[in-house]
Amino acid sequence: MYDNRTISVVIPAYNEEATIGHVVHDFRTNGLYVDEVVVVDNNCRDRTAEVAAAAGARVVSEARPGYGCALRRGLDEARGEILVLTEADGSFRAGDLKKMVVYLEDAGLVVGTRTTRQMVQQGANMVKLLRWGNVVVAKILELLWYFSCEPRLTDVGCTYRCLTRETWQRIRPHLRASGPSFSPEMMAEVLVQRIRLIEVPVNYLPRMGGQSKHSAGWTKILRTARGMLGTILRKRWEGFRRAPDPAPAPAGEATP
Ligand SMILES: Nc1nc2c(ncn2[C@@H]2O[C@H](COP(=O)(O)OP(=O)(O)O)[C@@H](O)[C@H]2O)c(=O)[nH]1
Ligand SMILES: [Mg+2]
Repeated sequence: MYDNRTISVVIPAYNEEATIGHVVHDFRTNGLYVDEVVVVDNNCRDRTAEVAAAAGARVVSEARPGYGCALRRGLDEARGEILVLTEADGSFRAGDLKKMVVYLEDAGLVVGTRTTRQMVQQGANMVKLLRWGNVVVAKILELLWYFSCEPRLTDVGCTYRCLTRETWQRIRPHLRASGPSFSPEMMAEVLVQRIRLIEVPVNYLPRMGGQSKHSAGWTKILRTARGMLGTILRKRWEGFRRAPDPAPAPAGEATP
């Protein structure tokens, strides 16, 4: 609970039995009081679901494969007013959540950045190509939305982020990426709709176990980056063609 608003943490998981128990425990006990942890079991072939449930998570299953499909399902299932996304591999700290949610007072989506060098722990999967690649793609996003929003961004692939339920309801119908491009797609959609987007540095740690699916090795990094760039360009084009959704009236204000 933060500021009288309930918090749900959503964790996509694909074969993460080695780390999921620790992550669920961390978010249930550290930092802010979290009302529920939802783990999305995406066709895991190991004991991820069992371990997550034993640690106190609500486990939901998603048959359509992919990070984006899993996150979309988890966000739909979550009951909280503040929705938090994080990873199952222990690379983010529950303790950082309190730094992000305070910015939800000023923004509809608060994304973490893993490119602040001082907060990247030794051994974390943030090789130069990944760090600078994220910075470059983030700058492209800045440039593409310079005239409408002028966002300030240094990362596009950070799962750790939080948003209000209202933001989710507004962006949900416009998201379709099934893989890792879901992360920048969310950011771009928020910019298309001129919802405020703020970036906050978060600690980035080495995976606690298991294997990286999106950014292990150059080929995977480049494939992920290409998909992300394509998604961002598609969103920019869509944004030009689409009339903006009518913004809901702020609380307490009469609708004409
Ligand atoms: N549901 C689901 N989750 C996935 C999939 N691929 C990766 N993940 C999860 O998404 C998060 C990020 O994946 P990870 O392998 O850590 O990628 P990296 O952080 O770029 O190295 C982790 O929690 C994974 O378990 C997938 O196909 N389906
Ligand atoms: Mg990871």
